Amino acid sequence: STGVGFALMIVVLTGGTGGAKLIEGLAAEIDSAELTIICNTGDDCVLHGLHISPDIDTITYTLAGLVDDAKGWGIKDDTFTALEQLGRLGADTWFKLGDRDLATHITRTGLMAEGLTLSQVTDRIRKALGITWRILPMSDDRVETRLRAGDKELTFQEYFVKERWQPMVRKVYCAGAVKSKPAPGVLNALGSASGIVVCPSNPVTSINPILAVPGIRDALKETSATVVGVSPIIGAAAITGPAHKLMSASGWEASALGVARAYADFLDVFVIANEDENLKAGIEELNVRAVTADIRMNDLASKRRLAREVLALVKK
Ligand code: FO1
Repeated sequence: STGVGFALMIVVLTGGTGGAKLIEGLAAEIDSAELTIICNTGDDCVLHGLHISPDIDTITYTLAGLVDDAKGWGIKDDTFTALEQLGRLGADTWFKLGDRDLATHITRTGLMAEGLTLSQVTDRIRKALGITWRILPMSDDRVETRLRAGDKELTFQEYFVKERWQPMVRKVYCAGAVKSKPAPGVLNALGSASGIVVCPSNPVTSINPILAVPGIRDALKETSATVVGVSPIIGAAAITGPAHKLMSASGWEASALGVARAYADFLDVFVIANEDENLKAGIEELNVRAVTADIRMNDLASKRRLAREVLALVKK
């Protein structure tokens, strides 16, 4: 507990690996009843007939202490026997699904076939794994990030994993977003939050799909909570992954300033890398307070330190 005598509710918007690091830090700093996580589902895919929600699983495995820290996704010490056999049977094996990880996707797919929503399934799985933090998908409706590269149209996982983010992307969009609704609890959490954190996740393929669900962006603009973002970019490149490439493809400047511009309509404070001190003035011209910090999170100590800095900003 915070010990400050009033209920603190921090709501976090996140994608997978980058966000999971900050969430691990936040989870170590505050009570689980004080943290609600809203997760991107634009990366979800169906493979081998299974519904896979990579970002929800990365957050779930991280909070359960199960995540493969070296990769930032999947379950540590997992084995790949089922995938090997799937390959022998002629299936595609470019998406590395471990044996234990497969149990999650089999459970999710089975429960959804019985009629449960993605929210209900997510809640069941996190409880079964002993997680007390609330994890909400952004939507129970199918919203799919799609990328146009040359004359090809790719899903996010085809671009990111199969093609190793090499194709020149011309356009990124969120199929199904217009008709989607926020998952139960999402708008309520944003409306009643005391602080909101936008994780250092890919702004184009992790945060933008969440913002594209009708009602979520407005809730962020209207909330009385302080909204604090953390930059996923240092200099002109993402800390990990293709965020800078996809920002350029979307017509945004590939820098922390470009991220700040994309979030300026709802952001109160933006935490950027010490190295990007020179962008401070430009960000503050957008009416967003800029704060510099060491935003690289390589171990639990640095995750917790950044989480404490973010919490201090959010509570103001
Ligand atoms: N990322 C990879 O780079 N290669 C993989 O084979 C891979 C498999 C995979 C399986 C389950 C899962 O939950 C995530 C997986 N990821 C893999 C990570 C995932 O593609 C990305 O981390 C997120 O979608 C980006 O946020």
